[in-house]
Amino acid sequence: MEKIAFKMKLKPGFKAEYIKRHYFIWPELKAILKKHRVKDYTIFLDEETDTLFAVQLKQGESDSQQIGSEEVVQKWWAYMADIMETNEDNSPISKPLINVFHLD
Ligand code: RM4
Repeated sequence: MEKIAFKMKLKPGFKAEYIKRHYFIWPELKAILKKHRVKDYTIFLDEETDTLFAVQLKQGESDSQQIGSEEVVQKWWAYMADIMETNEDNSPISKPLINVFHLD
């Protein structure tokens, strides 16, 4: 099991919309994340920079940003593309963060 973190970028002015869409996250997307054993997944927002900071436990082979071959993930990314900075395939631009401290 590995705890990983990455950042993404929200387009300015979409905080409420981003929260709303995640409040109503599709059950099928949750199921796919569960299938890939992504657990304890939290996303924080830095309101000063619109940077999204995500942390999760990776218990399987892939983290949440590595399962873009799943159709439901592609659909979710397309659905979110209007409010996030994305790559050409609609995946959110995700930059890995390195762990520099941990307290158990
Ligand atoms: C984020 C991002 C991630 C997805 C989560 C649920 O906005 O799109 O890829 O795993 O939502």
